[in-house]
Amino acid sequence: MSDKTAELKRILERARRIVFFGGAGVSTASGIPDFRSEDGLYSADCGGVPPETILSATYFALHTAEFFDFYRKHMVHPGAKPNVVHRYLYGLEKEDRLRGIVTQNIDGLHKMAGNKRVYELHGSVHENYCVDCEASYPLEKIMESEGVPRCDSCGGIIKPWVVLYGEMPDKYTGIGACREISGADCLIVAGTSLQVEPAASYIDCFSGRDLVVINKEPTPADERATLVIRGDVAEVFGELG
Ligand code: CNA
Repeated sequence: MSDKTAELKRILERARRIVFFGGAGVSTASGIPDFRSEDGLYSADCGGVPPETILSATYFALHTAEFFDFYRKHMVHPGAKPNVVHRYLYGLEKEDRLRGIVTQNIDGLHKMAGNKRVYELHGSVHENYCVDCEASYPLEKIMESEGVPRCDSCGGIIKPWVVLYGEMPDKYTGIGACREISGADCLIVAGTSLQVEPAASYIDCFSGRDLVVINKEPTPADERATLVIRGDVAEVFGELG
């Protein structure tokens, strides 16, 4: 075990109220690309239209069929399974030492791993609603439809419960996440570039003892962290066992 992982282990052993704040880097070990790494989605060929544009509320409204083509191809990974990070966090919650997971991910893998206290700031691909009558649909409905998915009852467009650029995250989820972070004695920030607001600012609610950052690249939170591990979060949690 590396010195830094050993230090993380000591921090986790003394912590009683751990909160985990994660991003796309948590799920790369499950085969889901992130946005901003070299081989991330932002470097994918999207026909000349930037992914940020395609994943926006206005693009969804004006080019709905093209949105769904991109969404099915790049944003949904139905075969993905929880990895060592998700599984470790489930163990911490079972021991009642993890207060909550605040995630920017939309893949639903923390819930699939068994965690209950999960704040999905940007929603989940597993929840889909008719924009007209609010009937709910599973992911399969989106994946099995051709073109724009339509509601069986009223014919309205089915929209994934995923926060698009230009949309505000659900305020109750945000408030819950900030409350958990403010009550934590240890906050682990991992696999996130901390570039997306307002999510990134939620970590400012933390005033506990240990702020740990685990990321492959530098982040804006590094300078105030107790411990910075510049590396692969799946390798670190794998070492923790
Ligand atoms: P991002 O901006 O792509 O940043 C990811 C960060 O994680 C980068 O700094 C990487 O260096 C780092 N990273 C990548 N792999 C690892 C790893 N194995 N170990 C440690 N660090 C790693 O993604 P953010 O989450 O910060 O940005 C928020 C966006 C990304 C949210 O709106 C998400 O919905 C969106 N997103 C989610 C998923 C998903 O649900 N799995 C996938 C892709 C994008």
